[in-house]
Amino acid sequence: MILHDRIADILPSWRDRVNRLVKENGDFKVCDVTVSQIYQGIRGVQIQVTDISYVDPYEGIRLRGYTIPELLEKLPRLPGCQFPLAGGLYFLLMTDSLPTFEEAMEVENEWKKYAAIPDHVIKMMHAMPRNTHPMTLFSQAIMACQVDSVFTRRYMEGLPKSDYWIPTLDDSIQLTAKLPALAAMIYNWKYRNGSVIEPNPNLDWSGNFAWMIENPNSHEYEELCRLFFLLHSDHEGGNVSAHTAHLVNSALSDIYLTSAAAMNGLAGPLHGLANQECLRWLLKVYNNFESFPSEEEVIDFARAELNSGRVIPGYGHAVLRTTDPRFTAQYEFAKKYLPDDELFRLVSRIYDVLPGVLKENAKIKNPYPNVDAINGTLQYHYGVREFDFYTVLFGVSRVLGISAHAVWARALNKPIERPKSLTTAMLEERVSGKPDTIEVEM
Ligand code: CMX
Repeated sequence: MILHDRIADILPSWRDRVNRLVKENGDFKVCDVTVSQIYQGIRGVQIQVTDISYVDPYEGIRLRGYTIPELLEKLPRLPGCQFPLAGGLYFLLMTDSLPTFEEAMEVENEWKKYAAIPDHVIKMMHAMPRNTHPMTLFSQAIMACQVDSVFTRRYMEGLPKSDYWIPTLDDSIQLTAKLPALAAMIYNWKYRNGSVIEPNPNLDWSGNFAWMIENPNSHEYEELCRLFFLLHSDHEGGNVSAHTAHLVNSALSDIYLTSAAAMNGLAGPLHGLANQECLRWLLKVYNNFESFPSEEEVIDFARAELNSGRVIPGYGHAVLRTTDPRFTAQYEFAKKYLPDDELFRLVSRIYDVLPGVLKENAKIKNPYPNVDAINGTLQYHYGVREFDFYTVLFGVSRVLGISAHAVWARALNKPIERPKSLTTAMLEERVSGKPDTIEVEM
């Protein structure tokens, strides 16, 4: 397929580039690590390389070098649609070049071949208790598809290491193809009549999710899906889901095992689950007032929340120091499609005043909104009101990015990850001046 050909074309020069960098500069120190960093989540320690995306604190995410506004402008779209095809984004993430419309459609058509959900996956979900969290079901569904892993089969057949990336890409295509259908299957079983709706061959990958949950606002909701699945696809390598994926994949676990592990990380409340908390908080503000709150009322409410030791969901970020461009893109969507929606008006009012309130507390490094400050509002407007499902939508999108990282990790023969741990006593000795006696083999 076209993706295999493109990667095969550029791979030799990438391998040369990386090999030369390591050979000529292997001893060059990139950064030091402090005791605080060790105890504070290895925050900011520069230990990974990925060329799929980069988050600049003041500009936000760039995917393969393109900002969100550039991607929305340059990636191909279907006639009559405002937002790009996910197939085009996937092409860009995998091959480092912008696709033509035909190339984006080639990916979309390849996905269509593998979109159907195997029967055993549906049966497995039906065997679960109905109150299982949708993220648990999503992770399980991905794991259940692992039985078809091409990588695992070809690895057992003795595939040479230099070719590992090829079945990794095959697996990525085949798993990605099923993600909207898996998500819709879970949604319909948890919250609707349980039907498993076949993908519509006339719709693209993103738009198909709207179709498979029978969303009545189909055209607008399809557009939102195109935007949402683009915005959440990747956020460089250090966040919990991407980092988990990288670690698990480094053990040569296939894309299914890798993606399920990443989804388990995404399901944590400090990571992907945060978007459901944001909408809950927004509704709390909304329901607190009898009529639409004034700026002063929002400010007083926010101050009271902060004074009682609560965080304000949707604001702040570990890396960003500006408004998240993924927030801005969805904000623009809302201004166009749902300007009079009361919750969106509240998002807007909060955005006008909350950064000022958060700036009053010097320890909050980023007083601006992140993507989660608006995600749920848009889903809610279009009738997807089951908060605990929102992280599944995030996950559908995130697999695009993490599998691109994995294909390239295999293409560049990245080895198994194995950092070194120390004991507290060792650190105490080290800070008191005892020499470091640990030998690290390179
Ligand atoms: N409301 C209240 N306090 C906040 C805050 C917020 N929105 N954002 C940061 N702070 C506080 C932190 O809790 C921390 O307090 P302590 O020192 O008492 O622990 C202090 O300000 C410093 O935090 P920081 O360095 O600015 O931010 P961190 O990197 O530690 O944390 C994040 C980042 C996102 C977890 C934090 O801003 C937060 O909890 N925000 C609200 C939850 C949220 O929106 N999560 C979604 C993140 C989206 C994503 O990861 O993509």
